[in-house]
Amino acid sequence: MTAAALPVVRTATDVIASELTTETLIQLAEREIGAIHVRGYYPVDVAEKVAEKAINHPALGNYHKQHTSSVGRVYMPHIDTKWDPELSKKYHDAALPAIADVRNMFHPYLSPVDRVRLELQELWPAGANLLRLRKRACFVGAFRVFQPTTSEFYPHNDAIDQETDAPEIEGVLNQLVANIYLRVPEEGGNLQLWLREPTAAEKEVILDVEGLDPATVEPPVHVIHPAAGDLIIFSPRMLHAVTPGSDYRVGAAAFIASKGRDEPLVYWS
Ligand SMILES: O=C(O)CCC(=O)C(=O)O
Ligand SMILES: [Fe+2]
Repeated sequence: MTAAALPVVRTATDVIASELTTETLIQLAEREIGAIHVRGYYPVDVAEKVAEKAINHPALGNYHKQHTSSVGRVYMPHIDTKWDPELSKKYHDAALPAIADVRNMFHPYLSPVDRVRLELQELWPAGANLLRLRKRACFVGAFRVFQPTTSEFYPHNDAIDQETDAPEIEGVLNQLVANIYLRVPEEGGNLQLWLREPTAAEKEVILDVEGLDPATVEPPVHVIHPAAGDLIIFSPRMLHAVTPGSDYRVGAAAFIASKGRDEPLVYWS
């Protein structure tokens, strides 16, 4: 068999690291491990107070695709720019004020996304920066608000190259996502990880409605019930989902792109 005929293997091992270090970050970016799960990353008392603010935030809106519209988010995420120059302008114009407001919601404490940003900068061999697209700053630090019983994310993947062709994303090798959980229901609200990329046919469905019918997918490799205060980083280019929960589930999220260890990581929401 020639090399070209070999299937492209894009799965990760099922190891979950428990610490955020240079080594675990590189292993995750290179798909040698499946996730990083740091328990107790952020104080739960601060997390709980800010979760309440997110649930009641005036900028709380919904994702726009069929299978994600049950999930709320605070401030506009990049996926909602929909390749539309006017929506892109709206997104970038709002980015820095939105970052400032989210930071202010945690005041006088460091926000968990700011802590992740600093640690990526310190730990990644080439540092880390806020993503700019066509030289315009991106937002980072979106809250995701899953409503009791009605909100879920069907199996899907996330890839920035499906959302923009800005020159800054050229050379992106992998995408990670950091979620810090502020409030988690006792039952459900599980993160499911398949550790494989969707097939070409699955990708088409995901692009259309932003999720696969769970009945059409094999059982996930990992089912993680996060605790409030936990940090989980994984590769959202691989299939993942969030199950419905008995109560509110609130997380703060940042996407992270890697162009290899010689280039800075970049992050956005
Ligand atoms: O809330 C989570 O656990 C993960 C949600 C998700 O789909 C993502 O971060 O890309
Ligand atoms: Fe996702």
